[in-house]
Amino acid sequence: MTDLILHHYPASPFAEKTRLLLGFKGLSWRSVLIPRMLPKPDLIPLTGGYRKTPVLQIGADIYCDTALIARRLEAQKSSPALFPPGQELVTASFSTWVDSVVFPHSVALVFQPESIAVRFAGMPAEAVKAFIADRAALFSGGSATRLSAEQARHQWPTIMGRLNQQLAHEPGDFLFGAPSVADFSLFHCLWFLKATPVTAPLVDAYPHVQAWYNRVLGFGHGASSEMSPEEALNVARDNTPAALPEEIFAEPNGFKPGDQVLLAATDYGVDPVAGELLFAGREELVIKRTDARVGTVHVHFPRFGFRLEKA
Ligand SMILES: N[C@@H](CCC(=O)N[C@@H](CS)C(=O)NCC(=O)O)C(=O)O
Repeated sequence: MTDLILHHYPASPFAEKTRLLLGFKGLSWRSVLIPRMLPKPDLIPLTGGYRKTPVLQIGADIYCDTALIARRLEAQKSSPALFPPGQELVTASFSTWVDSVVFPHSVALVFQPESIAVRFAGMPAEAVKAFIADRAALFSGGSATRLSAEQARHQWPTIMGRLNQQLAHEPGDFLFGAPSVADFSLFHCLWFLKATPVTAPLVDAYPHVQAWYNRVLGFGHGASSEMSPEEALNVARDNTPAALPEEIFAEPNGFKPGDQVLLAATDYGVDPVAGELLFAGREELVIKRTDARVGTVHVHFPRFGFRLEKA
């Protein structure tokens, strides 16, 4: 069973990035809907505590964080490339910049009171309160500090002005010539803003960005079919994890295969995942863990932006 199973929810920007990556690659996938806040009782048995959205499952292998999911999809189908040859550094680094700089601007703008009022209109006050408390917990304990709406509004014209300027040059179809992971990383931050009439003008005011936005949107989501959370857990239980990457185990801080470790994101959503370290490469870390509902799974994380410590 080698289905690509995406655990996600419709309104998640990082999930939208991944749905478009799947569309760009022309891949078929299974869709498992997860709650947009804790508790996530059918996701945590797979990840061991990682709670962010989305998560990609392939049999008994679980991929956390879209930076690594993009690389896994590239391994699944190399063409069209997400990391075009000769642009590996610039496209990946641009994506890191987007995640740490542009996305926090989008969050601050979407969660400003005027936008929240529209976005959450019709939702019971208690549910809004619970969601806001969940996101406050998500952002506690990590290196990410939440940008104020005022500062985000203040800096937004610089970000968008530069993008519009770059995309104005011919051919200007995509950020770095051919489409790449950079386009998808940026896209979802703007998609988030466009979902609410209060924030949509922050994108619509920039014509070259708008034209590029429609091109990226045009890749679509590929072919998907629903899968129940229970079925996804059974897929993990009924499969054995794939062979580890062939790259040599290389861990600069002296961790060895077999060490019991804790792995956690450093920015936000820093809930640690405990397991046995199996593999440490330049881009990827893999730990083994077992859970009563899924048996043994391998959980894969990016190296960059994650912290490894002894359990
Ligand atoms: N670095 C992560 C960021 C993922 C992220 O922040 N996802 C948001 C949703 S777009 C999230 O997890 N929100 C809390 C949740 O879904 O529980 C990635 O690239 O996957």
